[in-house]
Amino acid sequence: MDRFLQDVLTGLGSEFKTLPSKYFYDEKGSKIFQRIMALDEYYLPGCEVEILNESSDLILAEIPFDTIDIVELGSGDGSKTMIFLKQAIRKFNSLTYIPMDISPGILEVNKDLIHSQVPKLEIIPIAGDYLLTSSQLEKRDKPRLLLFMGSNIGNFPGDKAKGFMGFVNGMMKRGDYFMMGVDLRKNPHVIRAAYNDKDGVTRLFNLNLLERINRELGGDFDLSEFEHFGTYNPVTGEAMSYLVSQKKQIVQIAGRLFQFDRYEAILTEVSRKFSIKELNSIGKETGFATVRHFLDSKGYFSLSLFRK
Ligand code: AVI
Repeated sequence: MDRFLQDVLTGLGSEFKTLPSKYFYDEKGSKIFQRIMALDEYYLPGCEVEILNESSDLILAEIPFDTIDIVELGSGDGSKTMIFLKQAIRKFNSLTYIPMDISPGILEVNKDLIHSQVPKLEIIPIAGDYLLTSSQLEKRDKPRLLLFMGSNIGNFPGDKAKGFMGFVNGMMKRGDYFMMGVDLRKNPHVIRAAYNDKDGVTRLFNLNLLERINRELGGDFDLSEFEHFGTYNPVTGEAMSYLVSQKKQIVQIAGRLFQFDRYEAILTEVSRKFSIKELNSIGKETGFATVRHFLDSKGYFSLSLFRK
């Protein structure tokens, strides 16, 4: 059975209904996400770009190598990383950039963009699920800086963030570096607003998941009967997105029927926020030493540098 279908049937068949947020990003969802990135309320990309602009030289000063591979997991189009690479090429004698992404199309965009701005940089894109393609790096023996940007670490629910960092650690030799873009805990109102924008773009982003199920899996969700609800729990640091059924109803997907009570919710995404203390301890538990956290001027976001 198709993986998407299998995950949808499992998620909606469980006691508390859930859908994995990784399925947000079909063609339409990726376009809606670009609109989210440009929203006033969605402060994350602006903060990350500010840190890259202000602190790339300081970050690079922490890395003692002469020769390096910069490997980016889930690189996307590389538009933010480019800021860092522009500085990095001046520091290292030999630098190879290895963007890894599930989408071959976005890697083409990445390569063209980086080439146009940093023409001398060697780029080796690797398409596919990085959990599977990481073995392709085994033959490379240069010291390594791994990048995982954009607060993507926040979308791993529960203990999965720790599991992912352990996996990253397994891709590294002693002395290699890992830098992660992390959204920090802050005034809960600021976080809640980031997932409840006034133009309703985040609402569309969530509803597109049901539309995708209808389109690709032949589901019959009535989108007008589900409402987006975004909330933030300042105790756990988790922003949670839900789609709430507005009435008692039955939805059919691939011949399976799912019963919804009125106001029964589907959890569609967890976006976890971290404190510096939590980052240091999660780093330690997964085999890293913290080198330094680089913050934006508001203290909203961190580029956290770890060494193995
Ligand atoms: C991709 N990821 C870090 C985003 C986040 O903030 O969790 C996805 C997103 N969901 C709603 N708005 C943005």
